[in-house]
Formats: sequence, structure tokens, C-alpha cells
Amino acid sequence: MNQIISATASDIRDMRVRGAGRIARAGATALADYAASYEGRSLEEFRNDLRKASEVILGSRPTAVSLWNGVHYTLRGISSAETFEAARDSVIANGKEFVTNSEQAVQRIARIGAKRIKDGDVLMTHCNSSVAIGVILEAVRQGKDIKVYATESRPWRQGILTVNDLSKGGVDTTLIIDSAVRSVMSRVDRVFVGADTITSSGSLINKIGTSQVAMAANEARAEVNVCSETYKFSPKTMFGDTVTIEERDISEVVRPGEIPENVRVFNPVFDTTPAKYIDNIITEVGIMSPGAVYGVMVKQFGESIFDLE
Ligand code: RUB
Repeated sequence: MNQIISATASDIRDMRVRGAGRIARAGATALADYAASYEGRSLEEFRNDLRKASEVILGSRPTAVSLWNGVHYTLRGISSAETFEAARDSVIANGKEFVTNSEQAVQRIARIGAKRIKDGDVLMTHCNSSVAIGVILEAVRQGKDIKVYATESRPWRQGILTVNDLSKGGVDTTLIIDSAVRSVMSRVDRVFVGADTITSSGSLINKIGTSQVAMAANEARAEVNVCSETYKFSPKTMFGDTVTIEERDISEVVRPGEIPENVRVFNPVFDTTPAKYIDNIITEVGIMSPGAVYGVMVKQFGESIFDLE
């Protein structure tokens, strides 16, 4: 396989590039770069090679629909292109456009989401969502005095990245272990988390433990906000497709020889938060309740949604 494609796929698989937005932008960029450096001239071969390249990229991490949407956005129009040059140019332009739109969406969500935060609020976030962090940093930039509890997020400990990001942005930040979520929740006004995938019924698939955070928030009457670009909406779930929850290697959880060989380790890295535990989904097109996702999905994806394979 081409070097650009295999390097990007392994960066995503091994989590050197991680987070749903970043992996989508990396996938789109890799396909655009691949097209720009493509050496053949045959349209048919180019289409086949692109299809294989996109399968390699999509196989790198299964859960985030952002990657699927980024890849499909980039390949839009290649089946109707009449020449190799037209197909190549459209892949290059689409890949760039996806990245630009994605970056603009993240900035817009920061501005929209910051309005939900009030001076004096205590927040909680889970894992490391660049979009949720963007919202919190924007609120602080606007001069709001807030405190944030950030979970460690075992086993990868993305919470360490989060507390570094928040602290650099001047946020009053406290790191907690995952099992402290329920006990700390009584002090929290609002939860802000990111999204890997949002289903047509408004349920959220995000880092393992997000559902526990949301349930604890529901019990403590804290508001749950999901910060998500609309390319994290999964059109396939409209037709009943379920989202594959990635399981990763047990070496992320235990060291060799630490537990008896007959003990299994189960390491799912995402979970599903039912829509009933979510108050707001904050997107670049506005704030909506989970029940509004279906309508926005149809509008965003247009008629092509009904041609999905
Ligand atoms: C990251 C994670 C993040 C979402 C959203 O999981 O669950 O909350 O991907 O991230 P992992 P962003 O570390 O396994 O990729 O808001 O940056 O797109």
C-alpha cells in the first residue's frame, strides 16, 4: 500500500493521531495527498486504488463515524468524474474542503457552546475532546470564572492531555480518577464531553465511561452537553446499523504476568450514552436536543443519504 496511506492508518491505529475530529481530518488529508502524488493516469485504476486506500484508512479505527464521513466527503464525485484529472482534482479539493469545514466547525462550536457556561460554573469533562476543550477555553477567554474537573480516563489517561490543555489556557483545573466521578458530581453544574459518533436517535458514542458520567450527572441534576460537529452524526444509524465499539489490546490494561493466565481482560474503549441522559448537543449549526438529530442529519447529508452502501 502507498506510504502516505499506510503511515496515516498506522498513526490512527496506534493513537499517535487520536480524537474523532483529528482522525477524520487526517484521513481526508491522506487521501487528498495520495491523489496529488498519484502516478498513474487511468481513471479506472485511480478509482480502484482510491477505494482500496479508503478501506485501509477506514480499517484503522472502527468507532468514530467522523472518519467514515471524512473519507466519503473526500471521495464524493469520483464515480461521476469523466477524466482521471477531474477525479484527482476533485479528491484534492474535497479533502482540503473537509479539513477547512471541520476546523471552522470546531471554532463555531466553541463560540456557541461558551454561551451555555455561566460565570462561577463548575464543569466536568471526560477523556480529551478538542471540541469540548475549545468550548471551555472560549468561556474562559470571555472572562468567565469557572472550575473544571477532568477525569483521568483510564487506560490511556487522555485526561492528562486535557488537564495540560486546560491549565495552559488558564483554567482552574482538577484531575480526578474515573471512579471519583459520582462523588464529585454533586459539586458540578454542567458536563461537557465530545463525541465519536451520534446516532439518529441522538444517543452518543464516546470514550468508555462517558455513560457513567452522564448517568451520575442525571442523578445530580447537572446538565449534560455534548460538543459535536455534524460530521459525527452517523447517517447509517437511520437504517438500523449499529455502531461498532472498538476493543483494544489487553496490554493497555495489565502488564505481562500481572494476572493469572486464565483471567480474561475485556477492554472496550467506547460506550453508548442513551439520548435520555443528554440535555444538549452543541454543533456548528446550533444547539439541539437529541430528538432533533434525525432532522438535521437528513438536511446535512441531503438525498445522498439514501444511496449509502
Ligand atoms: C477520544 C474521545 C473524544 C472524542 C471527541 O477517544 O473519545 O471524546 O473522540 O474528540 P480516543 P474531539 O482517545 O480513543 O481517540 O472532540 O477531539 O473530536
